[in-house]
Amino acid sequence: MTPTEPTSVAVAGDWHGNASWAIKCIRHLAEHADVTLLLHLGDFGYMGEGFDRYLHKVSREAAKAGVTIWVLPGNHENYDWLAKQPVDNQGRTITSHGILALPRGYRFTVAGVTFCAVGGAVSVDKGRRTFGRSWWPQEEITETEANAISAGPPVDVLLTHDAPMGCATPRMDRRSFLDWVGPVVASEADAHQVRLRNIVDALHPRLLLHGHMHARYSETVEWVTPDYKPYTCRIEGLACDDMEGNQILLDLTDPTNLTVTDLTPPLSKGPRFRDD
Ligand SMILES: [Mn+2]
Repeated sequence: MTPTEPTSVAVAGDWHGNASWAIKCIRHLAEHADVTLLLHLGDFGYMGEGFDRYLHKVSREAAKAGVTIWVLPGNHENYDWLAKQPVDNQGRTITSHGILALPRGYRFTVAGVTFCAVGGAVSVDKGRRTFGRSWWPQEEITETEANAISAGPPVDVLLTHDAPMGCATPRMDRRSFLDWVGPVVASEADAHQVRLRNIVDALHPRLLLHGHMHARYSETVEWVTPDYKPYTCRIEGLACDDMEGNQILLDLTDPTNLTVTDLTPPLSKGPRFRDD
């Protein structure tokens, strides 16, 4: 191991273009941990009016902290804009100085621990959004992408935006959910989570980190690979901006025992519910 090889990385859930929160997270990180890489689980904030200002602020703060940010795009991101940005020689989109957006299924290794990043989710409120302005169909992992990702080798850590079907993330009760989004969108969201679950089973990671549901929870699941081999996976769902449990430190010292500790900055206001 070289002296500069990191032994931990930071991971954050949805930020939704909330610049003051993002800056707090990065400062807190710099003060409490010795990390150079922050992995962002999506709904980072590549959309909406003034997101270039947000990007600039986050980029500047990250540079001050000596941190590079790798983002797996979520569902609330402007995929048309992302597609127009320059791409580096590893297929990563250069969205700002020190902030890269990872292609779906991007694989990398840190401190001997293998990672795969799979962004994307269904915007369940897309009926109230505008095509190409606040909603983009590229938000969904396609069947073709899922098959290509699943065909690759297993990984230690899977990073996703959406939650896989069958995990214990806190969910709205079914009747309220159906009343809110309607049966068509509900089934699309379900199908997406099943597609993601198939990727999880194919890659059978030890650890899965996801955002999107805006809820911090942990569980250990015993699931089965496509060839019927049982595996154990620890799932950590991260909360969103202005909530407890939005940011963690992932210790990579022992690849067989990956541990996480909370790194969320103190909240200035009480926790609040975010549904975007
Ligand atoms: Mn989301």
